[in-house]
Amino acid sequence: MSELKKIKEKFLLKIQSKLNPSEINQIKTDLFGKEGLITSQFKKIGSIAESERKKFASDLNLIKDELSDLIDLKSKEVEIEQINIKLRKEKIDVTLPERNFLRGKIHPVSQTIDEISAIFSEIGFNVEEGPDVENEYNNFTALNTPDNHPARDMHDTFYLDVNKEKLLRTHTSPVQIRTMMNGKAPFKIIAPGRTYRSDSDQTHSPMFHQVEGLHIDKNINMGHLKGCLNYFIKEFFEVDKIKMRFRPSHFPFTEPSAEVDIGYEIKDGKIIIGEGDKWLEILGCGMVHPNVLKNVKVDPKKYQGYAFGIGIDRLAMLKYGINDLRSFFECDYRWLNHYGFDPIDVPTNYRGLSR
Ligand code: 2U9
Repeated sequence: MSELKKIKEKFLLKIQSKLNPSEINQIKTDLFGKEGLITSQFKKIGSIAESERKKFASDLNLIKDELSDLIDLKSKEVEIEQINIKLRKEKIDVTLPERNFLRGKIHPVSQTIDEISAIFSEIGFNVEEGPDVENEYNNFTALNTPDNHPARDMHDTFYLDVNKEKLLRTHTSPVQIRTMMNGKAPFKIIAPGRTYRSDSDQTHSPMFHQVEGLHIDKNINMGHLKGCLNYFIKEFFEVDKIKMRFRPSHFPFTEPSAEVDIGYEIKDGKIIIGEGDKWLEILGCGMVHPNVLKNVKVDPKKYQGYAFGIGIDRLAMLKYGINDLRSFFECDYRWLNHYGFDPIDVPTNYRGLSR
């Protein structure tokens, strides 16, 4: 058998065997490389007898084309096989259930603070913050609280030093004091945040959350207060109308002072806010006492306005049907998983003015 035939037979078998891409490249080099077998046969053409040369060259080209076509075909087959192996390896069964992993939740207090902040921001209130550790002046004296007022007692307030100068703020009013001392009227702010009182039972926790509001300008009166609170309560509880009453009360920092009750009824064991003949106290408010304005260098003859204070935890319990305040702070994941809010969802279920 001629040398050409031997090459063809040998490599036909090789090409039909199981090959990987590098083995195919090696075959290409063995046949068509600089020292390749086919390349060497082409170099021999010049030395073949004239009478044989034409047939030899024609046979050589036929074998070259046949082998090179087979190699290309083999390369394509191997390439497709490699892709199919990759696809089989990387195949994902999308019908499998998702892996169970613990997803974080927004705490009901954080959710409620977001909702309240969104509602008041929509009607022009700025959100202000301040330190949890306050001094006695900002927390009591500036707020017209008499020296012998029971709120100043140790059984109510967490003092941080024997001289009773530093304390954990008992409300967020000091934030309003700081804002007014550092700014110029008018003021329209809310101050949400943690507050601390020495108290603990099913409806009181040593640490709880409050939001206070303050609107001071040239002609602000009780009508503005009632309108603002009426709007807030309807937005927060997502009701179109609300039964609301103002009960006279007393706070050192407001005059006149009032506590606000809203109407509710119990239907199928659930609290329905807005209608009904039962009353529920939800906040305190009043016109800011002129002494407080004087303490922060705001002229009470030029400026006046209202303030209110709301217990956030209490509002969250009411809106989301949670009946023990202490469970808010026990860090029990099962509780948070049940009462918490999905962070991926709408950031707050507040419908906003665009509804
Ligand atoms: C300044 C002047 C006046 C804030 C007010 C209340 C009435 C009030 C309680 C409600 C529930 C606290 O969380 S709670 O226990 N608050 O009843 N708070 S008026 O008045 C201010 C605040 C700041 C400079």
